[in-house]
Amino acid sequence: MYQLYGHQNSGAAAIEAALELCEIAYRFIDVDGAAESAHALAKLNPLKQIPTLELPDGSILTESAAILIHLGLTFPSSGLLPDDPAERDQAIRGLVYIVSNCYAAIGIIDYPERWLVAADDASRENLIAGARQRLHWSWEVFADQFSAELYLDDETPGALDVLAAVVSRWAGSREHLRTARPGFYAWLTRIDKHPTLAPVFERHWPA
Ligand SMILES: N[C@@H](CCC(=O)N[C@@H](CS)C(=O)NCC(=O)O)C(=O)O
Repeated sequence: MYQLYGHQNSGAAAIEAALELCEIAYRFIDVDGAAESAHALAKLNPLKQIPTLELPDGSILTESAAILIHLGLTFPSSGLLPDDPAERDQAIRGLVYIVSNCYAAIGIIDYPERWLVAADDASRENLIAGARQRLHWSWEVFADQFSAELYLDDETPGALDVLAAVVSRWAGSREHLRTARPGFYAWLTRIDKHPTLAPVFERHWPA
């Protein structure tokens, strides 16, 4: 069985949502719970980051984009990745865009001291402010470049929708997009309400 290491209000929500779209059984291991879960995660992923996914054969996958691509390729009927090769290329490009530009900026905002030699308050605040600005701009670029790759009325959401809906929740990105890219903001809100995804998001971000 797939075992997903995660916690509330985290990127694990994207993988949980994808596993639901694949309609496969999985176990969610909350690393904020018992200390042994956190120890188990540290053994599997030296970065101690989530999402970390243990596959049924015991192998380990980290990195959200890699996990989503794995699920999309392993369960093609889930629709996580488009069947059409050219569309699939663009979806993979979008996934890599989100993790390398947006998710990475969140890591700087959450842990600025990792990126500073001397982490005094002024340099920490300066770095957080710069990373937030870059993050919000990166979402504007994403909205302009990738909106055509997001799901349409008669389709189920794909991996790109799911990752965008999760990673845009942090560091004021949704609030920024509400005015900077209202069409894309409305799209994200629609992804949130999809009947398979909404219960997952409700568990991570209770109303
Ligand atoms: N590159 C990773 C980033 C994962 C990540 O930063 N996860 C956060 C939670 S949303 C985390 O585990 N942070 C704890 C840490 O970095 O120590 C991915 O795309 O999955």
